[in-house]
Amino acid sequence: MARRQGMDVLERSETVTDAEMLARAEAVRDRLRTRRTVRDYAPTPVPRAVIEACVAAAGTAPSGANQQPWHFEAISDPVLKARIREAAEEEEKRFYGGGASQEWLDALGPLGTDWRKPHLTDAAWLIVVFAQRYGIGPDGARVKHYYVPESVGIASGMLIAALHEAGLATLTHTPNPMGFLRELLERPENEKAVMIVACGHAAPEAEVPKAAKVKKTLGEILVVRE
Ligand code: IYR
Repeated sequence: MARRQGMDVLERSETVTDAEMLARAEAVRDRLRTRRTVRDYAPTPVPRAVIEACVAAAGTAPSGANQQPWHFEAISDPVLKARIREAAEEEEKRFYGGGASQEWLDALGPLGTDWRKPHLTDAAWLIVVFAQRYGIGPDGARVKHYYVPESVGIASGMLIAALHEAGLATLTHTPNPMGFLRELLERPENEKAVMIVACGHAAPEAEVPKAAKVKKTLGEILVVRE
């Protein structure tokens, strides 16, 4: 059969029975259910190769026109982590000290967060996720990127899932505003930091908010029409 130009035949390594499929889907669900957002970290180092494999997993994400509009910075350098923490806490002091609406602060109440961000220095690694709002062509011209927030969101979700699967605790941190990250890490103008994923070993007595364990039931999030 003639192949369309530029196309490969899908490589399929296995066929899966319905029963096996269900067992696997339930196993993934059960593993992901054990993920908690962790704010207390042990100083135990994590090998760089683990972080590289997890970022490589994130880099397989689907993206608009396969433009892969993301960039990751993985930081274990204690000096740089301290600078990020300092800048983030400055933003957070503003946020918690009057910048955020009362409605927003009330929504955060059950999580027990405040301006202090010890995880930014205590976690073994900080992975800063950047979105490339547009690309730069070989001639320096702007290349339009499509579905950037969606693409970067998918890649970030895959990153968190991979880190969790590797056995690491994670925390997504979104300082507001995040302009300081682009400056500190000397990233180009077309990139915008969207989140910091802190990851490492959880501290032995790490505390997690009871309220964050409650997830909507399947009945609340899914309507099946068959
Ligand atoms: N960036 C702040 C506030 C914050 C906002 C949301 I939405 C959260 O789910 C959690 C925190 C902070 O990191 O404390």
